[in-house]
Amino acid sequence: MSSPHLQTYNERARKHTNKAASALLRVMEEKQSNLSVSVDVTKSKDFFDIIEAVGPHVCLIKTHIDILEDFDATVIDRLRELSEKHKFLIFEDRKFADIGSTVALQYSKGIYKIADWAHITNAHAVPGPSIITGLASVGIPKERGLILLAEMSSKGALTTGSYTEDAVRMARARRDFVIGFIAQHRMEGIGASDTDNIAEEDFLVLAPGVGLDATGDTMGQQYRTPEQVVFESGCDVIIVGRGIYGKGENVDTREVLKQAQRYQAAGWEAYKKRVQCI
Ligand code: 5BU
Repeated sequence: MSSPHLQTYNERARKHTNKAASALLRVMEEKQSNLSVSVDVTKSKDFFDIIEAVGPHVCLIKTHIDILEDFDATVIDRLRELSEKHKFLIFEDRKFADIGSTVALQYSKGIYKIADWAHITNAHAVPGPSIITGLASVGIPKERGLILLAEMSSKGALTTGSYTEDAVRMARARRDFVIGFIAQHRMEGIGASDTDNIAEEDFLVLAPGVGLDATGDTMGQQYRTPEQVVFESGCDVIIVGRGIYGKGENVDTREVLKQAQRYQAAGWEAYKKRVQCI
């Protein structure tokens, strides 16, 4: 059997046992999009203008819900409506990083109640396996999926070598809930022992740090192209923020739409090239 990154999203959707992962893979194939737009703006008007424009072109909307200055519960209602209208999943990029009992509260309670609306969220591996236990206690009953941070995109990130390997081992031990990684390369088989059944694992790799026009920003972000990320490195989803909406203030929705279509086409082209390369 070929490794997951050489299989179609459709084949993988059919086999995946986690509901959030299989829904995401299905949407990717249906919409011919491996594009996730990261909507990092501080006003809900800009937030929804961007989502309305890119919605038909994305498989996943990534949020940092805590940066919205005018957040209230209606934001979640509208986000969910748009998720159904345009058929995309929601990924709250919360980057949990505490002990199990604390992250369970952060995930389910407070103002945001992330587990109620985010199909996918993510966590640092640094606290060890107990962070997954804590998040799974909330997320599994709601059929959510968790992404672990295995490699970050920023310059000088400490997520390398044995740290990345250990993150993958942690994920492998909880394949019911951990559906993949934030990483810059495909991760299957990394850190595996002879007794691990790696033929059965299918981790989605979501890659931030994607840009067609810039190689970085002034604060350490590093960009690679969809071709490098999806075709050369075998990642599954490209995450694009400022490449699509610039500063994200008073957004020009026609330009946002144009850029979303451009990234969607580039990501899909790179994927087709990859799966035809068997
Ligand atoms: P950009 O505007 O495309 O640079 O935004 C990238 C987004 O992805 C932003 O929300 C970051 O918080 C997020 N991100 C990242 O850039 N690099 C990482 O390693 C991780 C998340 Br994890």
